[in-house]
Amino acid sequence: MKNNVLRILKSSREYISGEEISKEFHMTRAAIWKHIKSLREEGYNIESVPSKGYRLISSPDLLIQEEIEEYLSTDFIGRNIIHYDSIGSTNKDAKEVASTSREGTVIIAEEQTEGRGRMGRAWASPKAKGIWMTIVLKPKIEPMKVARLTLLGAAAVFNALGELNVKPQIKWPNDLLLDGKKICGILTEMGAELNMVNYVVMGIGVNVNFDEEDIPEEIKDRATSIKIYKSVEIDRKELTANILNEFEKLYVKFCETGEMGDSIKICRENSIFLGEEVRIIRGDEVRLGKAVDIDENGQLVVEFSDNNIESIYSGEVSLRGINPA
Ligand code: BT5
Repeated sequence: MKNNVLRILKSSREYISGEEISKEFHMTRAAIWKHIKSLREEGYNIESVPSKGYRLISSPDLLIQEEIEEYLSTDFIGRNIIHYDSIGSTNKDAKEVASTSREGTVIIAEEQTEGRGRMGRAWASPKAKGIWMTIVLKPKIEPMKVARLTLLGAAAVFNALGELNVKPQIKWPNDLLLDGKKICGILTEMGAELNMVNYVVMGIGVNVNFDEEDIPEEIKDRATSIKIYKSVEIDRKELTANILNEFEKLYVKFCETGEMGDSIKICRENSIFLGEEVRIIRGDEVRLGKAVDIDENGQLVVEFSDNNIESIYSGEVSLRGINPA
């Protein structure tokens, strides 16, 4: 019921009388007042003027369902948002609820206290400064192909940033950079049997409104934010919805046809790697080569110093001479 009150307030820029709300939802004046009070406690600024009614002045900067859905154009991605003020890791939570959640469920937190990157690395996720979210997916594809979804995620974030006139570079397979510094990382994990994927959780972290002082000392040389780059505060709600909108388009096409040409084109044309010397790091093994392409399966094609050309499926790749992010 509280959400109905919020929706009606959002749908109008004018005052809405208590009488109108009470008629629409068959609610007593006392019940309306209770919901208005609780919305105010959540950070909604609602004006109330005797004889005129209620008017929504502003909404809180929270990545909750009611705030994001007004920008959503998806069928199923982001239509069920589970929001936390603070959580360990949205990927960890998503894995716990994945088997009982419907596809497209998104876990979002304002802050992560144990945000994770690949191979257990830490991911800095300060409160209300970024987008820390995980999408639950149930693609009917072979486990081998799951790594490709990361490229769809990268392309979706790239497209969404395009709407803000921001054009990042993509570091295959999971990073987006501005001015050579990371603003987004993607962590794709799955629950699978030998030949069947039970679920995939795709964690997306975007540094949106960090100021310089919000970036932890140990990553200052390699991390930045959209706000630092653009010198303006960014609307996190709209950007979150746009990422989900862009992702659904690419994901549906991929699931229906196996086709991911659009994502590969974006990753190829905006790659920070192609034509560069790279170090391929797998466990303790380090090999030197030159990144020459991203193939139609989303694999990185590397020409090694012994002239062997190989497609790298995933694993660790870092630019020679640059600190691995
Ligand atoms: C990644 O790993 O880039 C994947 C990051 C995924 C984060 C999302 S947030 C929502 C969801 N829930 C989670 O717990 N995780 C996902 P990797 O390529 O391994 O990069 C990790 C490295 O990036 C760290 O070792 C740092 O050097 C650097 N780093 C840490 N926090 C950063 C940040 N906020 N911005 C830029 N770089 C960061």
